[in-house]
Amino acid sequence: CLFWKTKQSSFYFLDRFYTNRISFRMLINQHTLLFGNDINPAHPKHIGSIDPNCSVAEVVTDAYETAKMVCEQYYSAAPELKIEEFNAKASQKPIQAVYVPSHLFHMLFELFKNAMRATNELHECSKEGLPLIKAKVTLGKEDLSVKISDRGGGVALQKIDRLFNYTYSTAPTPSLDSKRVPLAGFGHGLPISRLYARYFQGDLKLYSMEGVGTDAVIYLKALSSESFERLPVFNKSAWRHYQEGPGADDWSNPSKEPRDASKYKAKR
Ligand code: W6P
Repeated sequence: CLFWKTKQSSFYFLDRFYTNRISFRMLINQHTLLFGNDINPAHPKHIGSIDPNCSVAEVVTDAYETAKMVCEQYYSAAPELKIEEFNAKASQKPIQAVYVPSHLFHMLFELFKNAMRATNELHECSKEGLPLIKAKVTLGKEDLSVKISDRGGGVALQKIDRLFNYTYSTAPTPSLDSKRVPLAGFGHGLPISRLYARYFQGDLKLYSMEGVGTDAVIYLKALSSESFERLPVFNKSAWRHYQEGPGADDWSNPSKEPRDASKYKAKR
């Protein structure tokens, strides 16, 4: 099948496929929630799945507590959390966003699981206990950012890109018939979380210092007028991706000299 011809184009395909899935689930949800007769009793102020006053720190706490429960099933402990908030726009006000709390939860839960796994794997045998995970929520003119920092030993720069690769996971593949929720293992968590962030014009980035720890940052738009849907379009340029594959690297790399240059088509 053309869609799966190269590894590279499968990422391209899956990014677009999952973005479509995110958007049509959003649409179906909005429809059933808005055109159903009753308001959501748990969240009367929500507009469908959107919370016009989504307290970011609350979702951070919620995602942390959930990840902590999963983490404690696998390791004997989970690192503590310290949340800080810095509102650069209005210093005394709590930071809120017009956002889909379930999307934010999904991203934060994923980041916390990764941070907890790294922390436990590095410090399991140490006497000092686990170094805590820090969360910082900030609001500026353009960005609302959430940083999750761990001291789990970090990831080398060369290996960071792999974490966003769908076919790569650092965890053993979990059994599908296990009664317990797996902590990690299919390798789709981070790339899909980044798609959630990008879906409303935000992003998700990792900044790591190998040997020390990792900062994961979720960027959201501070203004709801800026957070419109980002959707894939199907045009000639999209089709070309599937037909041509990734092409040859155009930077020198002595360990990856093309053995047969004719195999690589030039990118137009
Ligand atoms: C790590 C690897 C990672 C991925 C995502 C979030 C946090 C972390 N920490 O060591």
